[in-house]
Amino acid sequence: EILSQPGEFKKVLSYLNQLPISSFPCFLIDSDVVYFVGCGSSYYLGISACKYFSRVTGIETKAIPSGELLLSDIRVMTSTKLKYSAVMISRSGNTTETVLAAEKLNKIGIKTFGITLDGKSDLQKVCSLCLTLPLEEKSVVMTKSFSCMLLSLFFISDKISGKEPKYNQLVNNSNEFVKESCQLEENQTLLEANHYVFLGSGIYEGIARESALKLQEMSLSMAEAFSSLEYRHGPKALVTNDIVIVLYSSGQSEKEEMNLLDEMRELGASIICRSPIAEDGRDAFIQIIFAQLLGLFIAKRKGLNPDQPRNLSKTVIL
Ligand code: F1P
Repeated sequence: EILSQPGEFKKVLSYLNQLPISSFPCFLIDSDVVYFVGCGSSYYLGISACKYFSRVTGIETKAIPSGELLLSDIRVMTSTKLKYSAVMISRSGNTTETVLAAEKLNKIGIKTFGITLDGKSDLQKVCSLCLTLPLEEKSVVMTKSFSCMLLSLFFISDKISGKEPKYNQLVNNSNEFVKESCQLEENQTLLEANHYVFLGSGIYEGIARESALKLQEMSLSMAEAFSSLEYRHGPKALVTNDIVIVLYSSGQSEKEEMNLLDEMRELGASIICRSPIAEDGRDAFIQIIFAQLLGLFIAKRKGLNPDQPRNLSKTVIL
């Protein structure tokens, strides 16, 4: 499923290209604040998607876990005069907190746009508008569903803000990216570290968080993620020469990022710096493949089944 992504991107793009404008959530553009809501990987893709949405529309966004919306933000939303809308993200469309959050938003008159892989799911029933991607995923662990939903949310952000979505070239180049990332399998130091840290900011913060989750789920590794420059403020106390730090470079403040990496290298860390392959973070849906493969290769080395992690199920029903 990881290796099938370049082909799946093409299918998703041609599906999105033939949809009528009524399938797109134009109502998001009329909001003061747009929430991006999901659990686990779906929340992390919300972090990346909301940053891109803000960048192209200029509208304020907030990404939160569905449980956080239920336990906290829903109170703020009922007590202010701001006009809200929400993007509800769920591969299964049946995750309890996400469905409950969509129901609660409905009740207080906030419009919701759902994105899922299951057209018969509860999310499809409760959202004001819902998009079902023509995609199936067998693994418990989200890989191609993550990248394809992220690509779709980038496309939708462009479309509803009147910008021409341009992803064909990136998608055509994604094969090369996958091939290059497969070389990770030969890197013994990288695959046998005790501790992995992923750093990213803006759109790439979501990618860093999802990367750490991939390693935790697939390979039961000790993995963490931080907003890049935050790493200096405490977590660096844990740096030893048995740590691998992966930075998804923003391509913006390279000086600060490079200083950070130099400092960590001096403390003994092995450093990997991933540079953007497109402007404005539009390559984020491809960059995640690096960590999916890393998780897969570590899992193989440890003799683990990366598709069926310990204690995990495909849908979390509370
Ligand atoms: C989200 C999720 C996954 C996680 C696990 C349980 O589900 O938390 O991110 O890897 O499989 O479910 P969904 O709401 O996107 O279906």
